[in-house]
Amino acid sequence: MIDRRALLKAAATVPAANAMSRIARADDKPAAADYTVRIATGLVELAPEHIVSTTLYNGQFPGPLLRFKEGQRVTVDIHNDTDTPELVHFHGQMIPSDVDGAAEEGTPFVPAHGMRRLEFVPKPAGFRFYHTHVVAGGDLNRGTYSGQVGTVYIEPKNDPGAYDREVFLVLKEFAPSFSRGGDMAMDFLAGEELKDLKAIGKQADDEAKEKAKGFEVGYELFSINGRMLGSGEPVRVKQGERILFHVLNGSAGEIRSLALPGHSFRVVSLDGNPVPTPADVPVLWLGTAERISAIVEMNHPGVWVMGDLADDDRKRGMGIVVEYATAKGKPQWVKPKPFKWDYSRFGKAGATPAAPDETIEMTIVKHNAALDGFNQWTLNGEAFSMDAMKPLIKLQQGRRYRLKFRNASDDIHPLHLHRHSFELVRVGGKPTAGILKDVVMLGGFQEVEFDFVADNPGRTLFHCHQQLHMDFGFMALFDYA
Ligand SMILES: [Cu+2]
Repeated sequence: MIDRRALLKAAATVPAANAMSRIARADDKPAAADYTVRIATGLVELAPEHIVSTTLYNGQFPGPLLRFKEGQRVTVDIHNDTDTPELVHFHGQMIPSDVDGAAEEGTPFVPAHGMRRLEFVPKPAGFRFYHTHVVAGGDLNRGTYSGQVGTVYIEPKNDPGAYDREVFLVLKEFAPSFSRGGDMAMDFLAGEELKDLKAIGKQADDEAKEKAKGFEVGYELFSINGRMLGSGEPVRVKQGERILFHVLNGSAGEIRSLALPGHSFRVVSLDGNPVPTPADVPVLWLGTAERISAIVEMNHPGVWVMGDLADDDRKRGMGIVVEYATAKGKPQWVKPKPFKWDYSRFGKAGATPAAPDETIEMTIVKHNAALDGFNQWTLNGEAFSMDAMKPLIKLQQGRRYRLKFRNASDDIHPLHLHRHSFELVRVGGKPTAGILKDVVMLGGFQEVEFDFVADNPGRTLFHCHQQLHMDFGFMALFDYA
């Protein structure tokens, strides 16, 4: 077996004509990639009476789990069998801009009915994922409204592994549609609303008060691992087992919760990164694209519904049955007691993040129905222009930046930074340290601050992970000087 890469490297050192003749040999097929991802339309059987047609990875939902080894170079062939150019974003990895999977950063598209081979060194270790990064705009068949989501697990060089086995759960809605009128306000996040932000929000609302409410996206069908509650195989467990659940919110824009009656979740990682203080919680809350890894000790025998707290969504599929080996009967759901989600409980007590070299403040405003019925989002008064693709900030390599976001809207925004992880500094009014993430929920009329070190040169995208928000202005591009 000839290693194609080794051959190409060797070829680079010999005269070009000679290299060309070696590459052009008819029997010299390129080596197979380590992984192949094929983008094509297919069917997902959410339940026998609910089969949806959407765009998938390798004909399945979720896409195949890609297991990488930290630091070990991989090749991934992306085949696009659809009629439109696509992009696969490797979310949460510190990889170069040309393979990260965002057009704004300069990643080339995978052409319609074409392919592209990617090569990169996966890092850092932990629970990551991959998903499409194209603009959907008003097309609910495009972008993350489709089924283009899959999990990535980058195995660390050494794994302490205080669990018996791992179970991956991908939370995902299907059959989207537009409606007018605001989303329901959610108040599960710790922290207070700030008066000055409410005043800014009210002013923006007053300017558009004669307009009908902007479009929102709702869903008809809900699933975990592509199955509606009760339709798939249960998670079969034994008493005394310790299961490490890797939970991904693969939604295009919904916030999800998850509870398992009679059990608690010991949160060990957020967005794939170990937390300084693992802690037990009765409910997990995940903004779009967030991941939580949590150990559940199976110590409460029965047949249970592990599901979303929203009754409507759970009844339409957002849950999975957890069944003890000895138990029989109908799956039981018990609503958990009210519980506030507070990132800081997983932080390092008494610690303070390093001082930043520079602080950048951004105020987020919603302009109701400003774009043909769609809400427009501005950062410091500016909506991101896909035509101009103008970098907002020039980063200096090695500097530590503090981003302070002020949310003058009542929506919760899952803020995402590409190609870097960030350290939470202050969230919902509370200081914290040591929590490394790549997505964080910013509460309605609240502030969040996080730091990142500019240590991965190249264009870097920041955006709200709500597809409807990022497509209509809620983005910024950073570049290195
Ligand atoms: Cu948003």
